[in-house]
Amino acid sequence: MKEAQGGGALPGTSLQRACRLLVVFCALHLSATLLYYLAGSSDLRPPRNSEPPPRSLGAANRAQPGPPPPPPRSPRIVWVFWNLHTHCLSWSFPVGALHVEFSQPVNLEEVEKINPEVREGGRYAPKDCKALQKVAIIIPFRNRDEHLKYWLYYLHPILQRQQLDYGVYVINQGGEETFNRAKLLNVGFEEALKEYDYGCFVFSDVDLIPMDDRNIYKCYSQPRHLSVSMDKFGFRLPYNQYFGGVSALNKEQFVKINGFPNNYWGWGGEDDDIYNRLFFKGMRISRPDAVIGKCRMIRHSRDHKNEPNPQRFDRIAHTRETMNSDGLNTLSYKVVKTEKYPLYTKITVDVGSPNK
Ligand code: UDH
Ligand code: NGS
Repeated sequence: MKEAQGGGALPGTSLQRACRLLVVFCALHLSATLLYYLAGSSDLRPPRNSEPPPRSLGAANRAQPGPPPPPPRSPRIVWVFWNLHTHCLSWSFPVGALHVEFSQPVNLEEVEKINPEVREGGRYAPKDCKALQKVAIIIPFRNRDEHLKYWLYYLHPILQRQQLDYGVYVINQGGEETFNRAKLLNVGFEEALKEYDYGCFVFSDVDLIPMDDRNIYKCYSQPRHLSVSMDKFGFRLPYNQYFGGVSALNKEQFVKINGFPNNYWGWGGEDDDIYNRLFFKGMRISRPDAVIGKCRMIRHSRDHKNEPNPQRFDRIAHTRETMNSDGLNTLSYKVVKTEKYPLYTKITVDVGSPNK
């Protein structure tokens, strides 16, 4: 023993020093990872003040108050440490870039088999840890069954890896009237909340598939735009205020803007109106970078009864005046049918028709 500490002491001491160094390095590494995680997951970066004003609105926007200050860091750090042992850690899952293509048809029974933990109605929650968020995925829908199969095939495995407590709601517009995407999304918000205590709502077109599973389908401290780098736009935003495709708002953000507009019938403009609403309520858009935000759109032709809406330019020019009197507080619809399928819940609704 004595010898080991004397003549033979040197190698032993260096080993101990090396071990100590290693422990310190690991501790530093863990702290850095944690800080990185906090910054990424809660989007603590302050929203960019340089965010452009809404489209079709000029000088009026410049007088808007600045964005709300970012939430304080330290309580959140304490909270995360406190919950670390029970809560799911979203850094543990990613595969990263994913191969997405639409050449082979999808068989839904096969998709069910490879997702045995998805419960009826398209519900899932991780078994071994507490999901950080309860997320309702809302899909506006009519006659796009082939697209829906691809969506279910690709998204269920991703959403499970992201360890979300989620449910998939396909809001199907019944009847033959002109399509109304934003109103269907409002219906999805109301109907999902009747079923479960969701805190986050991801609104996704049925034909958009993420190409990177680090693009987490959850909510952030500012409204999130997820489909920022679409193949059809050459993997970039078509314009800075673009908020179409896939977006995520928590309950508070959604209620603050009185939900989405109900009176955009036909194609176009409703997503710009939503952007305007967020802007006028002092919120700014959070986005993943152009690599993580890559996604593919399933190519298709224009749908019957979803022709470009000629009123859209006029409507988006008046969001500020109309947003408080058109939205969640004026939403009316009738549920025609609710169907629980193994991979999703389909709610068929009568949303009425323009000017009624
Ligand atoms: N949607 C339906 N059924 C419809 C119309 C729309 O399910 O009949 C839903 C679906 O989720 C779709 C979303 O509404 O992804 C948005 O509608 P869209 O796909 O028509 O809008 P997008 O801007 O395409 O993606 C417009 C048609 C462009 C045709 C270009 C032909 N080259
Ligand atoms: C804008 C539309 C948006 C639409 C976006 C992308 O011009 O609703 O193009 O369209 N706004 C107006 O028409 C006012 S896309 O290329 O995906 O068909 O989302």
